[in-house]
Amino acid sequence: MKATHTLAAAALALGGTGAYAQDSSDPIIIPIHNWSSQIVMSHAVGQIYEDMGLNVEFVTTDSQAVYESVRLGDVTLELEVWEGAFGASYRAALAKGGMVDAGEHDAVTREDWWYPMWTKEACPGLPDWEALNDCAHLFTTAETGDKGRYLDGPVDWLKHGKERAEALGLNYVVINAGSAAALWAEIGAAEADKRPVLVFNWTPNFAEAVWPGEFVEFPAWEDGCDKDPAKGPNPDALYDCGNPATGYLRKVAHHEMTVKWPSAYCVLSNINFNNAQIAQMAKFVDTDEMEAEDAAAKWLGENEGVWQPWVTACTS
Ligand code: TMO
Repeated sequence: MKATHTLAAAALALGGTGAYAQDSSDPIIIPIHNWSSQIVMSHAVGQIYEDMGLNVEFVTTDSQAVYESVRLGDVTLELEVWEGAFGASYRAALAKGGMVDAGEHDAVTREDWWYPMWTKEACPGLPDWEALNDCAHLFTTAETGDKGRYLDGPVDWLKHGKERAEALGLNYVVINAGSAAALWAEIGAAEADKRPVLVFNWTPNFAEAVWPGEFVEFPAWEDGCDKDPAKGPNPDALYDCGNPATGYLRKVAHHEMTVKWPSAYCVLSNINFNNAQIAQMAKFVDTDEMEAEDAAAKWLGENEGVWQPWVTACTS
């Protein structure tokens, strides 16, 4: 890869000291989770750090528990803090101390109950959530009896799908998928005969280019909807709001990263991906079936003009 070879050569030319010699040679520990853009982005950033002459280690971790790990320094950073799924864990860890906010990406995110467009032909009251009960019969399965089936994400992403259904009186059984792949399989299986399906989905993602669809419009998210029963339409329940419709995507780091790896932290704070870039990273894996490391290298090779300035701005 030409782009990164240039950087490595530049570091070599400076001799053993290197351009980033003030950074520790201890490995920067980057957590990997269970959805494609996060895995590809983590490898892309890891490859950038390696080209800076820094050491990197990847660990597979739970995507909620990781905030406690960042706070304690067991992992060094997190590149994809999605507001809908991880806002609560992020806020809790930030309040406890030990974690620093490394800024937001330009990407605007949404994660929620979603359906491919053919579903709306069978249930024209969508995307309004109040249409869900009128249409529950369209989503029944042997497993769910006379209730509709909603396939939620894996348990570590969103812990409150069942509470949402209960708080809003939805006649649905909430089932957690074992993996992201199970969500795509559910949509794919319904596609041939245009069977209505309701699954968890998010944007930016590869899926929007494959299956046009819409999010269910739940009562709008209000801050505190997960903590204060008074928020949202049900005065007695938490989680009676949708996830934020224009959520953030941010980066965080263990507080000591700023002094132990100041150049790497500088790069982290400059890193800024938009929706199209993140959807592309997911597409390389989910549509094109590339390995994440190869997808990351391809993305870096094709987008040198995007990421090189994040690094050169940190050359001391
Ligand atoms: C955390 N996710 C982006 C899969 O919703």
